[in-house]
Amino acid sequence: METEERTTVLIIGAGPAGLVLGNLLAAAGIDCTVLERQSRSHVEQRARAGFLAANTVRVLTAAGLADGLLAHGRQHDTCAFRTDSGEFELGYGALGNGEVHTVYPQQDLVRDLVAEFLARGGDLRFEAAALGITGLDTDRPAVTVRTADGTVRTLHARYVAGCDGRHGVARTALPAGAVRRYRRDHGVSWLALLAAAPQSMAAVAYGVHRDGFAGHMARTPDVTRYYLQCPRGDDPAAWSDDRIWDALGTRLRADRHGPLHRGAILERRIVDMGSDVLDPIQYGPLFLVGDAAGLISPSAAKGANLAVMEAELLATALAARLHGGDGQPLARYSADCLPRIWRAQEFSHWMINLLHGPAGDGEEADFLRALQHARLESLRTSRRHQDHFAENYVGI
Ligand code: RFL
Repeated sequence: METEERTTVLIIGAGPAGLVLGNLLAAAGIDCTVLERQSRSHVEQRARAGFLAANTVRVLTAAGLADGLLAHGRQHDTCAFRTDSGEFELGYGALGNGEVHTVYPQQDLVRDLVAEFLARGGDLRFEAAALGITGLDTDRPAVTVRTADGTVRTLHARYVAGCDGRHGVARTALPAGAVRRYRRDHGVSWLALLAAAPQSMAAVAYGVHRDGFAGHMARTPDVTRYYLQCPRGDDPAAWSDDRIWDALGTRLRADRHGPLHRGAILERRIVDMGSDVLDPIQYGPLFLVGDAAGLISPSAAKGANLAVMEAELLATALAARLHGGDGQPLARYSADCLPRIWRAQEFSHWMINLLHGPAGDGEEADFLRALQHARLESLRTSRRHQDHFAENYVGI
């Protein structure tokens, strides 16, 4: 049997985008409902991002959503590059705009945002999967939702926020031809790892090696994230703990720069590096936020930070529209976000070219490897290049 309900803003997805938006709307006294197809424990344990940009911390602090990250997050202001020529460190906190990262696991941030939204009396429904969106050419859009017990409901809203990631229903609800999609497959894959081991060096190290890229990212005192470039289509199960630690040791040149603290590999998954951007990120009463608006490769740790930036812009615009009646900020939402999204995409793409050399041998591969070396040398030696790097690395 089907029943009908109404809310003002219906938010699909309880990731960083949907939860920040929900909290900001709740604080502005705007009625909203958040639908999440997974269980609460699932979203509170899903490890992904860790590096929060200064703008993200500013937005969350101003909204009273930063208690956890201010108490337990760790500030990081430096990263190192390890190449055949040795290691160089960039203390980016003293470069560019002088901004630093706060390292706080995404699942901890999600847990805090869920708790705060519920404490603010928010309507958050877990195991409630949006099946489809209709009425996008009207001012009465509707979302059909299936709950865990199999009940199907229709929720009506004035606005729908698609915060449901790249595979969500918000994207599929867009009529053909309404939105343009720009897309890039970077042709590179990473084995993304979580190790039960303390960090082995300050914050972040990027290992640029002929065998492929390796990355080290501090997370918490007991868990460190590592990345290993691997062939497209590789099977994570083919990577035993020993094989992983050996490859990390080789590519991060542990023999020269000090051993890695080993520990059990808690999670190993393949991430194919791809990016896309939709334009516009709005259609009628539907607004896309976070990965739903554009997917960004994790090479520069921008995804969750873009999600928070967009959620704040959308919350402010919706509040202006619903409280004062000024619809201009809402009409400009897509145009305001897209230049920032493209700037982050450009930097992430540049990082991909910085960190990954070509496969194989031959004149062309050698040429590309020499370019990569020149790029790294420029970063190592040019103060102006370092300032530009710092501004883009932490900025959003
Ligand atoms: P999320 O986090 O994917 O949340 C979307 C939510 O929508 C739900 N959903 C639905 N709910 C109801 N009905 C449906 N039909 C639904 N379909 C989907 C999903 O269950 C989910 O809960 O998207 P959001 O909020 O846009 O946030 C984006 C970020 O999660 C993502 O960009 C980052 O994790 C990317 N990323 C990083 N970003 C950073 O800013 N800093 C980092 O250090 C960083 N490291 C990373 C990353 C992403 C990684 N992976 C896994 C690609 C490291 C990795 C390995």
